Amino acid sequence: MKELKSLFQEKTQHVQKDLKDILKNHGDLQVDTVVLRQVIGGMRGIKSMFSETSLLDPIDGIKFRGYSIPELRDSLPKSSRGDEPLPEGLFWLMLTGEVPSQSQVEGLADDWEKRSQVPEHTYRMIDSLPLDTHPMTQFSMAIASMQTESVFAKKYAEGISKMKYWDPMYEDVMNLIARLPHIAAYIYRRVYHDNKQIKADESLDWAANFAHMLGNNDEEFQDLMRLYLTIHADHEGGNASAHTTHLVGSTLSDAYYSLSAGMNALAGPLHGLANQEVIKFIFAMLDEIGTKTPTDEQVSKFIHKTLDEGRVIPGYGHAVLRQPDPRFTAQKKFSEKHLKEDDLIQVVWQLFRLVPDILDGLGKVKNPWPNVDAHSGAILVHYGIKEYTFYTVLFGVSRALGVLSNLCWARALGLPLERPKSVNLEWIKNYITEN
Ligand code: FCX
Repeated sequence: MKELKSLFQEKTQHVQKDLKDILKNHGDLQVDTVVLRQVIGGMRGIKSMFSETSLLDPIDGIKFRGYSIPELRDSLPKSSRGDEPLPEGLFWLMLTGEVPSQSQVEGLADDWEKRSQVPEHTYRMIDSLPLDTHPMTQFSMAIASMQTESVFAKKYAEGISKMKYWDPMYEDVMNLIARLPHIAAYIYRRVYHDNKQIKADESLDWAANFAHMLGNNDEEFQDLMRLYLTIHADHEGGNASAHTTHLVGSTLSDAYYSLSAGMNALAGPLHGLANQEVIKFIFAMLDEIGTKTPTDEQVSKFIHKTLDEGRVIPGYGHAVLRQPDPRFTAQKKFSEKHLKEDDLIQVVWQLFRLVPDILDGLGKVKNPWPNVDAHSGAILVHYGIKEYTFYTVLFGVSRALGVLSNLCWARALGLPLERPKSVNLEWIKNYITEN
């Protein structure tokens, strides 16, 4: 899509100039101090990365180019058949900093539709895997298998100037995003529906077409997918999937290698896999208690038992947030509108009432509140997507929008190879003695 590409290029030129001036005039300005607890403790909170697409505030939650989730729901273009924002609009916003018009998002959806042909060998590769291969493994491998198509890798091999890296990266990113719903739906239908595949409906927007290929044409479900694919897209640069994609991309690996790596980070239970773990946890609890409508006392007992076994309560806590996650709240609002009477949704809300106090009581959990993963599974179950090992793939399709728009920015700005310094125990002990 020429309009988006040239707008992106124009925007990057302004930021490039700003960054150049900042580096020249303020490059030595200190922005943070680092203590040993952060060196050993997962680098929490250290300001050490540059990422334009979104910023996470511990209290207010995620803001995409300054827009909170409720503001996105108000401001981004919508489908004529739904109330939720179109993820195409969020991608446009992340890439350019501007809210697109209705015709611009429609143009982008058309462009993605044209680019959506998945190479045959990718399907063959997926088909060669055992059916019980985790869907995230299939998804990550499918993405890597399309690396044969990388325009960036081809142009790099031909000796493209570093000033032009952004152009083939943009092409790879657009092609990849266009294909992801097709790959994800293929894996879903292969694993859980006897490989009965559903042809794309070219008249639908990106999210609705994904819903259609999964096998559900309910307009409410299509709208849920628009919301779901919007709110999971980005969570600033330091979260594991975004950081991994950025790190791998910083070696000038192309978008396929970078996204595949990012998806492997998302597949961890402390990150994206938490959405599958939450529903597993809820089903295990209802199974053990033997009812769909447990009492508060029964639920509290199960939570305490889980903690006593040395396990975490999935869907609760966060490395940055210190309030209920606005992405949780957005899903709660959607459920209040559409799914109020659903027993499983009631259990999610019951956990929201009970878990924070219990976690707070442990005296060590910095954020006892629910994150995005606490709500999503119960909604998906309602619309028939009960196969929870697929849930992280859904997260991944959305997360690609954020991490890949970031990758375009990284190449356009010429961001360098990422290479922090590590220290060993001897270094730490010497440092303590010297200080
Ligand atoms: N249940 C039980 N214990 C928890 C907890 C939870 N939900 N959250 C944090 N804790 C514990 C930690 O395990 C740690 O214990 P330790 O000192 O014995 O090792 C202690 O509280 C301090 O951790 P804290 O600083 O609050 O949290 P971290 O930044 O280290 O970790 C995550 C953040 C998200 C990893 C943590 O809260 C967790 O494990 N939550 C459950 C898994 C989850 O929901 N992940 C999804 C997060 C997110 F939304 C996403 O990326 O998708």
